[in-house]
Amino acid sequence: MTPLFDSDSSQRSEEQLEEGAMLLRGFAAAEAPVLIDEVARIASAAAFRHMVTPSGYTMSVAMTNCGRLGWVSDRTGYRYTSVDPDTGAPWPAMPAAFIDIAVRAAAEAGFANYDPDACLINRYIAGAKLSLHQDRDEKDAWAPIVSVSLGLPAVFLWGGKRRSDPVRRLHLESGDIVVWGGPARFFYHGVAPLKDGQHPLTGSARINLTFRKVF
Ligand code: MD3
Ligand code: FE
Repeated sequence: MTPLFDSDSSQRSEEQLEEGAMLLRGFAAAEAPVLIDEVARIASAAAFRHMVTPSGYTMSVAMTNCGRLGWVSDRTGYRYTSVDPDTGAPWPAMPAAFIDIAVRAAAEAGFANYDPDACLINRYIAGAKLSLHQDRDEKDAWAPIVSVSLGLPAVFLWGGKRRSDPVRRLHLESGDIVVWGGPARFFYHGVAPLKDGQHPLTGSARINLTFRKVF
């Protein structure tokens, strides 16, 4: 049989990781080039920046946002804002292609009528990482987080409800989506330091789109 696409990540499969957590391999493989074009467009209006945590540490991951709300961090804390603090302008609108893939992935994982109001865009280069943390700045605890991996592969780390719970490693490639909802919504998670590499879509970077329903 002739494959539709020549990359492995276009081989779609589904796996339940946990109650409420679903891995959709290759779900966004066909859309990946369009999603990357949209990221470039967003970044031309709201540039990637390295935010500072409340403890004064500069994050190795570069971030920007689109949608009605964007996640920001500085010395005073974490929060969602409707304007980009770097420009004073509203965050760029969520592109139709973003909403479409997020809504379809959420539905596939059993979450109907997903209506994200925020999309955090993370950019990793070699060595960049995200330490183990929980996402708990969102008021809507029922809605899932939808995570779309693009470009270089990464090792995703995920534990449990407590920081001390054992951590599992999950290899994520371009086009893979993970939907985190239900009991898994507040689990600890992170990303291991990115390995050097080159990807046809993103060069030496990994991009992750993280859709959230804040309110
Ligand atoms: C698992 N980003 O921005 S999102 C983040 O690849 C973040 O850039 C990661 O964690 C990245 O906060 C992955 C995936 C994610 C989000 C929320 C979760 C995984 C989760 C909540 C519970 C368990
Ligand atoms: Fe997170």
